[in-house]
Amino acid sequence: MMNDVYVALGSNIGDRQSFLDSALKEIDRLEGTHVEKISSIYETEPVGYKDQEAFLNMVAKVQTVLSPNELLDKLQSIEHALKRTREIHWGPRTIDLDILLYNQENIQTEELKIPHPRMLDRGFVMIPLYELQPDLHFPHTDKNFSTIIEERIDKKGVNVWKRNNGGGGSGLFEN
Ligand code: PH2
Ligand code: MG
Ligand code: MG
Repeated sequence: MMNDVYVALGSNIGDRQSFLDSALKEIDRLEGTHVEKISSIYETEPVGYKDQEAFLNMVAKVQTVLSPNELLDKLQSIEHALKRTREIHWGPRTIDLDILLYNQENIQTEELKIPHPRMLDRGFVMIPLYELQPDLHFPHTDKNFSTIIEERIDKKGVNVWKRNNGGGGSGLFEN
């Protein structure tokens, strides 16, 4: 069975765009997994730990046969392959891959929490996600997406850096 998953990507070290591109290609190459569409790339001010470079953030809609835990495992391998190190909590990283939503499932385990627990408050996640799928329903609230954006998202510090005009298809990974 194919599952609809939204994955957030972020990078703030080195050639940020090429880390995003490489991660998307690696995700698309996973067994039974396909990147269906991607948002624009946004440049965003660091949230949490402030004394670090600006991030590039984006969101991808992914279809996969992998279970949530299998996908988490594969995403961590991709982070590892792209030289992610974890020195500072919420600190700089070459690539961060977070599962935001997996169908409409609610998963609360030690290793994995879906929906991503902080997503509803994070402009760098919600703004690209809204661009990608404005009609999305969230398992943890009955509010519609535009209401959530209006009520709780600070748009300051989240700016389009590279517009995705391409939609899906073969142009998905082109620059
Ligand atoms: N990720 C964090 C902490 N802070 N800030 C921005 N702008 N973008 C991120 O992806 C990000 C962050 C922890 O994963
Ligand atoms: Mg993260
Ligand atoms: Mg993460």
